[in-house]
Amino acid sequence: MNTTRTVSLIGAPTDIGAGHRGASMGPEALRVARLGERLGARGLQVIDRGNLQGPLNPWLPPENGYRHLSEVAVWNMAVHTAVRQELQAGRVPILLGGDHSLAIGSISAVADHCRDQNRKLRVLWLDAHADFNTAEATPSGNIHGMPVACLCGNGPAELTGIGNHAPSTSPHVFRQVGIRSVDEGEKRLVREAGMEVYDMRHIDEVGMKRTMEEALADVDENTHLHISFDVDFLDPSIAPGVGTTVRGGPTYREAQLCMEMIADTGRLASLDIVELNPAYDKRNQTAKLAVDLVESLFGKSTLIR
Ligand code: EXY
Ligand code: MN
Ligand code: MN
Ligand code: MN
Repeated sequence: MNTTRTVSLIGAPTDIGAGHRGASMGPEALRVARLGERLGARGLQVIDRGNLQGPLNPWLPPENGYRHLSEVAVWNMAVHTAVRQELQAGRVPILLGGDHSLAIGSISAVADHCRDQNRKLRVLWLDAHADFNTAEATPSGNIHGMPVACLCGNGPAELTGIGNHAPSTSPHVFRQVGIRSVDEGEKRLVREAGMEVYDMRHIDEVGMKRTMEEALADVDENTHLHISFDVDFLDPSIAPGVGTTVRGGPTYREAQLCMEMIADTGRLASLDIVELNPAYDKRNQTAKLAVDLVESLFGKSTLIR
C-alpha cells in the first residue's frame, strides 16, 4: 500500500461488563506503553481520540442473568458511534478497552460499515474464552462473556439492537483462536451455531502456522478483517495483567506468528485491544507485550529474507 494509513485510538475506560474491576485502566496503560508512538514509528499516521465517557461501574449483582445491562448498553452505543465515524473517514479504528463487552459496539459498527461498502466481514476472535454465553447459560451474569452471542442476535434487545441491523452479524463471520475455557451450556451453543473454533487443542496438534492458514483461508481482497484481541488469549506466564487468566495459552512466539500472519494478509482494517487489567499486571509488562504484538499486527516482522 503506498498511501499512509491512519489509525485512530479510541479509549473506552470501563470494566462495566467484567467480573473483576480494573480493565477501566487499560487505555491509559496502553498509552503509557507507547502504543501510539510505536505505531507512528512504523510509518502509520496516528490520531488519539482520547477516551469515551460513560456510566461509572455501580458494582451490582446480576439481574435476570445480566450484570449492569443498561450501563453496558450505554457504553456500547458510544463505542459504536465512535468506531463508525472513524471507519467512514477511512481510518483504522483501534478500540482500547475496557472489557470485552465493548466488542458489541465496535463490531456492530464494523458490520454496518461492511454492509454499506459491500465488503465481506471476517472477525478473528483471539481469546481464551468463546464469549458466547446467554442469560440462561452464563455462570456469572458478566456480559464480557456474551459479546459474540449478542452480535449474533442471541441476547437482550438493548445489546442485539445496537447498530443499523439486528442481528449485527452471524456465527459464520467469526474464527475463534486460542479458546480453552468454555462453559458447558456455552459449548453446546457454540456447536449448534457451527462457529469455527481453533481451540488450544487444535493449536497443539497442528501448530499455529496451520491454524492461522485455516483461520485466514478465505480472506480475499474484498475482506474487511477485524481483530478482537482479548489479552487473556496469551498464556498467563507472559501476560498476567488480565482479570480472567487461563493456563495453557499461546507462547510469545506462537502469538507473534499469529499476528505476523494476520499482517501478511494486508486486510487488517479494525482492531479491539481488550481485557488488559493493570490492577493484575506487574510493571505494565502485559501492556508492553500487547503493544509489541500489535506492532507485529501492523507489519513488524521477524523475517530476515
Ligand atoms: N465464561 C465465563 C463467564 O461467562 O462468566 C468467563 C468469561 C470471561 C470472558 C473473558 C473476557 O473474555
Ligand atoms: Mn473475551
Ligand atoms: Mn477472555
Ligand atoms: Mn450504525
